[in-house]
Amino acid sequence: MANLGLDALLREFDDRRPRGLARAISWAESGRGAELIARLYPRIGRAMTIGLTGPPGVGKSTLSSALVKKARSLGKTVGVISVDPSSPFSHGALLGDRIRLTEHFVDPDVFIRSMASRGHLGGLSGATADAVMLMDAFGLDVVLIETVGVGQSEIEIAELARTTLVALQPGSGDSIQVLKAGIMEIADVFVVNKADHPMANQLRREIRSMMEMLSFTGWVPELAMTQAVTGDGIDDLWKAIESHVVYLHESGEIERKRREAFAHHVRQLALGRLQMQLDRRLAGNVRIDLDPYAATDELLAHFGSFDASEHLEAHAPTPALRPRAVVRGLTGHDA
Ligand SMILES: Nc1nc2c(ncn2[C@@H]2O[C@H](COP(=O)(O)OP(=O)(O)OP(=O)(O)O)[C@@H](O)[C@H]2O)c(=O)[nH]1
Ligand SMILES: [Mg+2]
Repeated sequence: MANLGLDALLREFDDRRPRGLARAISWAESGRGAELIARLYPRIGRAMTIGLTGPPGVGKSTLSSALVKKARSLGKTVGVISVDPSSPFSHGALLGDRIRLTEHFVDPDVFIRSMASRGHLGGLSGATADAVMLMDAFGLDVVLIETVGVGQSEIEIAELARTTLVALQPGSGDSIQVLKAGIMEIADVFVVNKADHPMANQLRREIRSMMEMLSFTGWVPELAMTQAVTGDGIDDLWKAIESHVVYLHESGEIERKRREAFAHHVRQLALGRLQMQLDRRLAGNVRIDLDPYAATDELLAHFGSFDASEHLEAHAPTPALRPRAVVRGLTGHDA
């Protein structure tokens, strides 16, 4: 019986056996997490969740490793999830991440998990949100989610994590990207990593002057200079993370964050299910005797009452993240 498995798994959670957590995440990944999450849901909400995003090679995994070390030195237990948004299939691309985290492999209070975001519209998957929740319910104090910043994934990480770190690469023109890609909306802390790089100070100045052009409502992003390989600056980075957490609680923003993360989770799960059903129906009997719009109407009729005009609104960008910085002197959000 399925419930026998579930009860055994819950006992492993109670006994804080990492094997149980590993198994739980695998259940979630294969779409069997519903009952488990229902049982564990009352236990969540304690963990400090940190998202870490940035371009390939900026040093995210090295930073993760350094942050794990810092958290461990404070006696905190840590979970790390590295998500590969590019690869729908193998975990091979994550080899580099695993290598950089090896020093923590033998630590029973550090739980490391790699996930591909397969089958979930190319974004961070519902399974990733499940994994964060499961680690939280398991009692890990800190949950760190690392993902390469490509397209939507960094926006999604901001919806999932309470504190979002955006790592930037000196000498790469990243500061321009920051303004263009709406990173201002998501970065709670900027991390200029590779502080040993000759262009590191220039990047810091660029970010500072960019921030001076903006007026913020609420939290003003912090900026930390780090050298992840040596650990330089990690203490300051940790302080910045902690002050953001304090800000969230003191301002009451934490409630909005919770709601946002919840809505994100539900959206991911719903999208996953809808996509599966769509694919199944399309594979079965798509009506090629109809025009594509009529075929779409027919297809969607199976999902209840979709108004054909609804898709127009649905194409507007998701209003999940509120703008919080605007260029001084301008009204509206076209900055
Ligand atoms: N000089 C210097 N090199 C660093 C620093 N931090 C990381 N690196 C190096 O940068 C390279 C990439 O580091 P990773 O931690 O794998 O970067 P990443 O962002 O996780 O890379 P992907 O997961 O492939 O996107 C490695 O060779 C690191 O040793 C730093 O502070 N200074
Ligand atoms: Mg990495």
